[in-house]
Amino acid sequence: MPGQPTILILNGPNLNLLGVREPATYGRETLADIEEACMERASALGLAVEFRQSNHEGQLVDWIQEARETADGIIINAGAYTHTSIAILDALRASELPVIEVHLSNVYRREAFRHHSYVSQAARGVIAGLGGQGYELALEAMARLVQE
Ligand code: CA2
Repeated sequence: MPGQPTILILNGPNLNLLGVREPATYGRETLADIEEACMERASALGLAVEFRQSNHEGQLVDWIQEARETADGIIINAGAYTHTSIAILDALRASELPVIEVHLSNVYRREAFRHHSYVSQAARGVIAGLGGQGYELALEAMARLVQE
């Protein structure tokens, strides 16, 4: 892409509830707070960001497919689809873009069904358990990956 590299940040189901429910697991930050922090961090890193959330698997797949033409990298917290969605894995692989997987919670301290991730099979790296800061760390890593 000409100009600033564009990073698509995707959020999956129920992440729109952040800061409203289950603060013990996911903290008090809202998704809007995380988006704002990402925008600031991206601007300092010379990146442009598209930040999106959907509760629908097909919508996430559509956005990943479009990213092949419109973005230079993908940061994704696929929510519960992380553990179930071969469709999202296939779309990430087909995008041929660098992918970083993010989770707010440390999924490895939680139920066994959260220990397997389809998304990881397409990801260059995974950040889990650091809350919203994980997205900013992913942007830092992505800034290097898009230069490669
Ligand atoms: O830790 C993460 O970021 C997760 O991707 C969050 C998903 C969960 O299914 C994954 O195993 C790990 C769940 C997102 C639901 O977010 C909520 C936020 C507030 C209240 C209820 C759900």
